[in-house]
Amino acid sequence: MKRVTFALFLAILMSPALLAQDDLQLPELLQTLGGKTVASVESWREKRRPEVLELFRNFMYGRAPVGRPDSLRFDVKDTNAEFMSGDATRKLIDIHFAGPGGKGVVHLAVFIPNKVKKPVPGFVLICNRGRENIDPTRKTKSGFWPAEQIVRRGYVAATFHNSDLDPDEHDGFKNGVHGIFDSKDTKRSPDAWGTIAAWAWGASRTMDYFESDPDIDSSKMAVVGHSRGGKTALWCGAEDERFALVISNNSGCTGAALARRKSGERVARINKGFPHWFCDNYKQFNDREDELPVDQHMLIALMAPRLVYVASASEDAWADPLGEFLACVHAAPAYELHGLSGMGTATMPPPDRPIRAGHIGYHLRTGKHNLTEYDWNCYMDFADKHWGRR
Ligand code: GTR
Repeated sequence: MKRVTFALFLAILMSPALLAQDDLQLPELLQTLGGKTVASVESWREKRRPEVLELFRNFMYGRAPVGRPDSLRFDVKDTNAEFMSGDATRKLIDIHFAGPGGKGVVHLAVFIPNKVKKPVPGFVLICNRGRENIDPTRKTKSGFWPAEQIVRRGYVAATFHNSDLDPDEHDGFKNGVHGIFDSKDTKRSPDAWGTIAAWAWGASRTMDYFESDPDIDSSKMAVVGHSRGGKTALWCGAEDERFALVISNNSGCTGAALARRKSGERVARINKGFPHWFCDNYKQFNDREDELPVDQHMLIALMAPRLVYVASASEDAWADPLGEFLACVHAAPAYELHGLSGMGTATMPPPDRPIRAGHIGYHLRTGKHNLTEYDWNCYMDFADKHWGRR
């Protein structure tokens, strides 16, 4: 009996969830830098939310020098109502912009279901994988962006490729939107935007387009990204409150995973491997996660009171599934402040058992680091539930 009790005691002690929750000293979500407790939606909106957003701009993702540029222009190059056996209208839109350093274009592909009431809500994927995953001709199909299934469920399927905004390499911030909008005369500041922020900026430009298209319900659009794209979706959703649902698929380090867990990929490693993703100030926190003025639960909290969904994969230790789940747990107080529930639980669910009752959704998919049809179906189930479509 004694032995059993001791074994149980040991098991509890070793349980990563309990260890993590007990050990972590996270920055207080609902306390201002001046030490005041945030107890109302007003003080969240007016004081704490802007403060937290600024901390992320300053120390992590960097600051975009421009929002929607005056030069922004949409060129709907092609509209074809005969796609997917007549079930969808495909629109190909070039989003043009220009700045002091030149001009750029985002190629947006949109499939709008024909047989549902307009305007239609939907999902825009920030694609960070090969372009064959988002083939606008639909000759090549991929679970990474299952456009046919999305349309079949009555949603808009939209996507663009992140490299339209900025190449995923450390080019000294010469190419892409950095080269177009950054000032050539002043030295690059340590809080200047990195590549993740550049991609997020691009996702916001697609929202500019959605707002202009009467077939699309821009008040119910989700921004979705996988891995580095998931980090991007979260940052986009934090900066751009027009997205009603923000979806992080296996985003991991500097995405949904708590940095202070120091599990899987760590700050020093990501800054070394991908020095262009974040702002220079972030490098101060290499091996010093505990000194970060924020942690990723605060990023998720920036979505409140909007919908947010985080997904992990069981064989994706590099992205720290438990750290992603716990960030959602610790983001809940921002929702509760609004009279809403977060996930409604602090217990990690078993694989393939999505949590979708509250305003924060979560699932742990069985399998590897990837974005799959299973994940998409969970996102659409969550949207169905919260957008009253089923
Ligand atoms: C990895 C990186 C992760 C993640 C991933 C991906 O190499 O360490 O942070 O973003 O790439 O984007 O697939």
